[in-house]
Amino acid sequence: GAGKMFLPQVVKSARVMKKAVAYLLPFMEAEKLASGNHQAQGKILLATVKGDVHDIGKNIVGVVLGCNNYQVIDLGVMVPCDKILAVAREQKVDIIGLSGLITPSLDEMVHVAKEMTREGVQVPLLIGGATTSKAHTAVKIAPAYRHGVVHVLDASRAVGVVGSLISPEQKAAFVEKTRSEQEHARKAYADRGPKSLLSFEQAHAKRIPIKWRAEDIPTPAFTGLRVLEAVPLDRLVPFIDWTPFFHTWELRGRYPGIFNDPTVGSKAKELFDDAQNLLKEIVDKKLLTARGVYGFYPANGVDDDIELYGDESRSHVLTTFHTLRQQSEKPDGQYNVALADYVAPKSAGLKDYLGAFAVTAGIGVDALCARFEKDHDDYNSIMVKALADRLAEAFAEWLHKQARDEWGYGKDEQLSSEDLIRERYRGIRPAPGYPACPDHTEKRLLFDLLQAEKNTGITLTETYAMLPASSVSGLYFAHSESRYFAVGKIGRDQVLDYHVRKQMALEAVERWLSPNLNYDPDEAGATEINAGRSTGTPGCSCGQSHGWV
Ligand code: B12
Repeated sequence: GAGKMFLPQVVKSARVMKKAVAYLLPFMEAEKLASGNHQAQGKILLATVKGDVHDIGKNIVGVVLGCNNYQVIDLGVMVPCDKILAVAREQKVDIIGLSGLITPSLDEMVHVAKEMTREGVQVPLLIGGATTSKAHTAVKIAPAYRHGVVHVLDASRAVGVVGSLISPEQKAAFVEKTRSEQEHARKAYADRGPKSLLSFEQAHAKRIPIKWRAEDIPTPAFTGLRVLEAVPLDRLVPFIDWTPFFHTWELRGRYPGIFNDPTVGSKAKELFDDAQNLLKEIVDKKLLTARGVYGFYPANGVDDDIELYGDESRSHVLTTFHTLRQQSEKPDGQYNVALADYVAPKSAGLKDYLGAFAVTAGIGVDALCARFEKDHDDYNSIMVKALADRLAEAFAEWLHKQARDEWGYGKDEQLSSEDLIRERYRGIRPAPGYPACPDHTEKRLLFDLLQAEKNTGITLTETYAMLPASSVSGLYFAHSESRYFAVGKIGRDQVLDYHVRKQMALEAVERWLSPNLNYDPDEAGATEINAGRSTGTPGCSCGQSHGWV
């Protein structure tokens, strides 16, 4: 209505426009040379930052800006800061836009902002992507760069923001308004101060009181790992949760009810039909490959760690996962949970197990996207990635079902696909990076355990993003009381304990967990603790001596 375009329509129409432009370009170039005019409204550089691999959001933004007559220079994914700055300089871009999906990318964005300052760049900086926020942009990124830092929530808003920043009349006022809003946000953040938390010891005392009994602990059908070379895609399709697919295209609502929505219903149906056609081709012609690895291991909880053993003698520790405990104050009857609580403690002398998995549906995505991009077909290129993401999630859901069956307790489940999507089954599969286990670095341990690189072809970037992008990895917990939760803010007492358990330098732990810290490691209090203890272990600034580095 009212001339409003929906995102799928915009991206789809871009295909027609791009093809026309590609055809006309040689003539336009000649014309431009002859007349000396025709200019895009402005040049925008887009990049997903170093270590991060996600690009659906960025690509959508690029297409939408392109449709609005901006020249978009898209540097792709995993782009190091120096490349961003070099291209920005060479190409004299008007705006730099950064994208990121996982939390480590937030730090990289701060780094880029600082480097822009250091190198004297003066163009505005846009921040976007699932992990970014208005608050983080205001508190952490904006103070590092003073020529305008703007958080952009989604593709529809990007056009308005870019328009204001390009317009000589509007730019100064827009930057000023943003700056004053950010000043406000920083003040509100500072006034709020740190949350009042339980001490780590108190939180520990409020761990979830599970009554462990041997008869409640199921034994998996096998231990060790199994590789799934190529799971037929048609097995995964029924496990697809379609709701997030519509969110990717900025159509709000739940599948399948969304088709009845008076505003977006018909557009959602059209999009869905396009998706089904492409999905059918992908499945029939095996254009993508779904590969995975999973395993079950004898395991026990040891405080907040989970030890995995080589065999039932439980004498050889294969690896140790480290979990984080909630420290927020809670009413009576609620507990301060850590994932380790869901595995029988070693001290109980019971034989418990932990599962682990890594799956990808992204093998083949690049080739297929290249085919569409050659044809200037962004719509289908983005569609491929969106479908591969859905298949990766569906793979994780399908494999979780298989794992529950093989673990025994899932055999009697009578669940519809809706029940599966709503996770109405026993057990959980938290993934490193999700709120119950926010430490992305645990993925390294998971990958070593499963030899995931060799067995699936998935690799980890320097900030622990998985390549191909359409990949999921995590742990299986079988206990009937296991639930998803958010660790939330944690205190320095826990961080100090964690870095010793994990044998990782305090500064490194503080960097990886920075969104969860209830304190600022740069503040005086923190350095006081860390400073002046010259006997500390090399590589660790906490001042204590550990003997493990
Ligand atoms: C779909 C999804 C996935 C998919 C696809 C991911 C991919 N291809 O990279 C799958 C299922 C594969 C997946 C996997 C994982 N995910 Co995930 N995932 C999501 C989810 C549900 C939606 C993200 C999405 O695609 N949105 C749709 C796109 C179009 O939106 P967008 O990227 O945000 O882009 C829009 C705007 O942000 C903006 N924008 C984006 N970039 C830019 C740039 C500029 C310049 C501008 C102006 C605007 C702009 O415009 C875009 C269009 O509107 C989010 C939760 C959420 N609701 O956001 C979690 C989320 C992003 N995932 C998360 C995590 C942790 C993971 C995993 C690490 C889990 C794991 N261990 O397996 C993996 C990592 C994958 C990898 N390759 O490393 C976390 C990340 C936070 C964190 N702690 O790091 C989130 C936030 C979930 C959560 N609440 O914890 N994930």
